[in-house]
Amino acid sequence: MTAFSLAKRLRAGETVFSGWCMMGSPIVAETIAREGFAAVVLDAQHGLWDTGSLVAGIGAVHHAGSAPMVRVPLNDFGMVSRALDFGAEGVIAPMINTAADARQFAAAAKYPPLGERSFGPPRAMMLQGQYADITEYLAACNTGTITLAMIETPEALANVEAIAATPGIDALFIGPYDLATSLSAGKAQDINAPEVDKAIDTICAAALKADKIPGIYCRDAARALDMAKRGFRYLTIGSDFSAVRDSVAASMKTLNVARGNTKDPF
Ligand code: 3PY
Ligand code: MG
Repeated sequence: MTAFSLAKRLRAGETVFSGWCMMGSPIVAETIAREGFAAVVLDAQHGLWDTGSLVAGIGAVHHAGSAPMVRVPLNDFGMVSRALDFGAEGVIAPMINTAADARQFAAAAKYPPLGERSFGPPRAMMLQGQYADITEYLAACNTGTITLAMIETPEALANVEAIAATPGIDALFIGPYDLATSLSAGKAQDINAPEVDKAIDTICAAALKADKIPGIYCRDAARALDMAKRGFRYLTIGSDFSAVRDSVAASMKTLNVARGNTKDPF
């Protein structure tokens, strides 16, 4: 497994599709990685990961040939550098609403001179390769790891250009469900609503204008392909929960049809 493979692919202009894991299970994350995703996100904001499972999950994804990523909990900038120390190649921070939030995120993720990340990455170096010259490693980390600032509120939308322009922020990542919820003041969660659709293009354009990577969470592969056509280059697809649920629901449907049971439990 090449070190910093995700950053290399994204910085070379590739469009990258990523798995998404919430169950807190390293073996599930590894199973998803082995299907061929370039990256797999371990979601520690809404998912069930604790510190121990995160450490094991990052190793499992890396050894399966995919780039491990972590979404950290809300405002948990300590976990940003911790996830990178565990060997994550990318960190997603939710609800980055202002340029000040973005600066705090970048400070935790990047070593000086770009940020203020504290040094202590023995596990990450084990996964990413030892560097004879430590300053070479510091520089390699700053370009080799990816910071994704989540845009998911009207406030973030108003500040999107300043967030995108923040040094040390590599990508904008849209959370369409929170964006739809907040743009409708909690009245709906319609990710296809015209104001959400317009915001999606605005955020993509802001990322491109600042020479940053536009990214978005997608519920399935069809939507990810649509979003890639609209310019997004980092796309996550569904989750381990939805994959298991959809697969079991499909089996139940087949069984119910075969038995003439029209009452679909789902
Ligand atoms: C959102 O859609 O709000 C997300 O955070 C996706 O996980
Ligand atoms: Mg969200």
